[in-house]
Amino acid sequence: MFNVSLLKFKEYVDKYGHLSPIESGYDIPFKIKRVYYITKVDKDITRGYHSHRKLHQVLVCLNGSVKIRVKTPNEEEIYDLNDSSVGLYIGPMIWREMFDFTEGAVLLVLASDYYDEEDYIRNYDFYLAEAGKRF
Ligand code: T46
Repeated sequence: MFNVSLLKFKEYVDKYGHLSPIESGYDIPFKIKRVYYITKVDKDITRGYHSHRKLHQVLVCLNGSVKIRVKTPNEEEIYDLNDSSVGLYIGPMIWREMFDFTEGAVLLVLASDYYDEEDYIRNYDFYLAEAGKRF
């Protein structure tokens, strides 16, 4: 799908556990300016319901699992994130919804820019109107 892809990180596994390094600009296609994480989401909750105009992000589920629905005006896909060595890259103008968080799920997000509410499109009709010009 346009502006959405799965990234596989290196994973060092030994009897002491698993370690995955993520280097800005190498393992992900942008420089990281912001990191945040989402935890303690009840199982019937859906978050997101927005697109970004310019922001690039990579979502990594560090524990448990979470489903991510991504949409453009013409396409829709659902990713089941359940592996801490896999990231979901979501670029500009992609509608996203995060749902089916399992108990204890931890969703880490690496972002290409600082928080800016002006970059959000939170209304689906406005999204379709703006995205319709870009796709
Ligand atoms: C996204 C998905 C995957 C901040 O003050 N700073 C921040 O960096 C972020 C991300 C959020 N906030 C505030 C804004 C809201 O008052 O935290 C509150 C919850 O944010 P929001 O409702 O946007 O959360 P989600 O889970 O719907 O979306 C978040 C990101 O905002 C968004 O960029 O792509 O995770």
